[in-house]
Amino acid sequence: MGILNVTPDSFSDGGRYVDLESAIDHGHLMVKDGAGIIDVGGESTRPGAQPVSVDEELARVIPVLKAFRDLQVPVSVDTRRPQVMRAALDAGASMINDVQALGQAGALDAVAEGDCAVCLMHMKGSPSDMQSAPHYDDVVGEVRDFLAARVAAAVRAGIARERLLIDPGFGFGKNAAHNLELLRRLPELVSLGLPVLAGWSRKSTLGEITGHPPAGRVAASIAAALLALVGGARVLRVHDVRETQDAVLFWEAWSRA
Ligand code: 9MG
Repeated sequence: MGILNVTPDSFSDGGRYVDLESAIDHGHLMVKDGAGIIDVGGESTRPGAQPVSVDEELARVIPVLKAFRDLQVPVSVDTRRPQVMRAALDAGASMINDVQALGQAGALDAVAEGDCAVCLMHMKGSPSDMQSAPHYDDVVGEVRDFLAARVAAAVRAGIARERLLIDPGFGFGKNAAHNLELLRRLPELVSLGLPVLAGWSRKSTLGEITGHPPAGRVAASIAAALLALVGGARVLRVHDVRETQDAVLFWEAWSRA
């Protein structure tokens, strides 16, 4: 899954794809490089990010989604808002990536009617406060229980289980120790029986470990992505599609050998 943030303030690529032409070009480049899904986001969810209005989010993502109607791969929209979900699905998106796991009022209903895929992600707190001393007694158990409960809520709302993916939400209300523990014990989330999406790309835990700023975290991102694959993840959300694709191709060849 290639990341396409059409935001001025995302932590790694903020401001790079805010104009429509560069967003479209970048989406096409990621597909050429091997992305099987493009994830379009119009509101930054980096730590400390402030929410934008619904109108602003719509103005950012809808033109991109319309331009991608004929893209060769499915397009996902990274949003927490039911109004944006509905408009995005009308504009051609076939997946909703919600860092709030359809937790906003009306979100379950907004996706229940259609047949889109849905990624339910765990986050503790909200982007504006999630990194202020997050605490867990058992991070894997708590994330697993949360995801199981959100899957149950989605199914109760009429969303078929086959449409769902789950995601531990690396970096969302978790410190480096929590993120590493979740990665090491990813098979415990895989055992819920749904495809797991993992997003480590250029995140701050990698900066803490390597000492590099976001653009210098590509190698560490690929290492984390591969470990997630080995742990059973089936979708990797990444900025660096070509480099990650090479690593995945190597892993697949190794697995077959
Ligand atoms: C929007 N976004 C940023 N990081 C993410 C992650 O790790 N997973 C998902 N599903 N979405 C993310």
